[in-house]
Amino acid sequence: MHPIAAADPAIWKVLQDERIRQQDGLEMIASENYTSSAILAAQGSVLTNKYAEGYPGRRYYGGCEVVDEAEKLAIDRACALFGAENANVQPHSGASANMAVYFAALNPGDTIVAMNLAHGGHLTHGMHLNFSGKLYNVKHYGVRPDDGRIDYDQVESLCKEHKPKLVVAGASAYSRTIQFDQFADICKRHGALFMVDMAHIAGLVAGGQHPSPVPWADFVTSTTHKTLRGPRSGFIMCRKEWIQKINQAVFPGLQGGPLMHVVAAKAIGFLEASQPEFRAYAAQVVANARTIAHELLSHGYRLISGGTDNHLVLVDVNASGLSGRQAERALDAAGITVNRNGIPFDTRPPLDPSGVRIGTPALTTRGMTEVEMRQIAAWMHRVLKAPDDTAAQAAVRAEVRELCKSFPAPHEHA
Ligand code: DSN
Repeated sequence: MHPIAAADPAIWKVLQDERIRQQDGLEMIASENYTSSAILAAQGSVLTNKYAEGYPGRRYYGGCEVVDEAEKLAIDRACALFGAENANVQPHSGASANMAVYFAALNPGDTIVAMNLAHGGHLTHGMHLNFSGKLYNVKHYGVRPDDGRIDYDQVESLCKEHKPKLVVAGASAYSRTIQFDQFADICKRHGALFMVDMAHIAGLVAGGQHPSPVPWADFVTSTTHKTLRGPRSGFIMCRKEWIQKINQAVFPGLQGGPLMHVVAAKAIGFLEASQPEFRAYAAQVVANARTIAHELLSHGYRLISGGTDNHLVLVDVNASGLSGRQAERALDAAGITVNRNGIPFDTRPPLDPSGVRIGTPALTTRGMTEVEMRQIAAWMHRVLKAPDDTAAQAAVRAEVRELCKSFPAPHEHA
């Protein structure tokens, strides 16, 4: 009997139900993925027992000589993978990685120029209810109304007018290549530091499918669990002159003991992402997203920016007569999991916005390619054109379950 089943049958049932849900359905939330069994195992390892406040060789606890090796491996592998000068692999999440950069580089009240959440940015890029919006003076840029692409002229004019200390690039719901060189030029002209939050695209950067921000930015933050396919966590890379301030900002600035089991899992994730197979994976993620975009366009849907260069597609379902919530629910009933999402210049409320965000990282990990994407887009259309047709949802649900049997999730191989 599994030790969890013996210790806590209620939680064991949750784990089994979720395992089955992840196997039986099409996971298309753009920020989710399936980790390898090695990464899952590292997170359930004895390293969870160890306190290690501080950094390798400079800890505040005895007995850290073994976990030091894990952290050194994670740092070295992150730097090698992305060509960075230095890295801190202790942030528990992308949000705390971003917070650490702000704490290292800014004082409360300083000005930041960052992408508007409503145009595809992130909470921690200055949303008014988030710490970033409360502590700092944030001026937001967005996308152009005509083509849905980042308005670099607006970034420049905001910098000219507000003289920010920091410019932030990076997004949660933006389907086009981000021009880090253009951002860096603007920062240079206006004397601003430059931070890129590459959480969504980190795996595409590692796999050569998106230009790297590392040569251009003073700070690069990321999660490790999206396209990068590591454990649920964060990390920071920076130029060498900043590493001391970044390290101090993470510990003791905003965290206590690092999660050494997760640091070890991050090391495995960086190793996996440096393999040739990962480059092929990243290329397939993009090819799959392009196929979904092409098929949805051919079924008459409106896509923000008209398509995609990366792992996600943002669909304006309101233009097809649905709300985002209605579309999310109908697709969920059919076994296709996406999230409702605001679209730029949305006229609907955030809890029931006009869009859905669709991503391909998780299905690509399961081995699906263009053939399956065409089938999935056809299923999406069948469900969305009649969102109250529960018989159609049930029929698609059965077909989805059949397809999923041929593409086992990584944890089903273990
Ligand atoms: N904004 C979340 C997402 O992209 O799903 C992650 O923080």
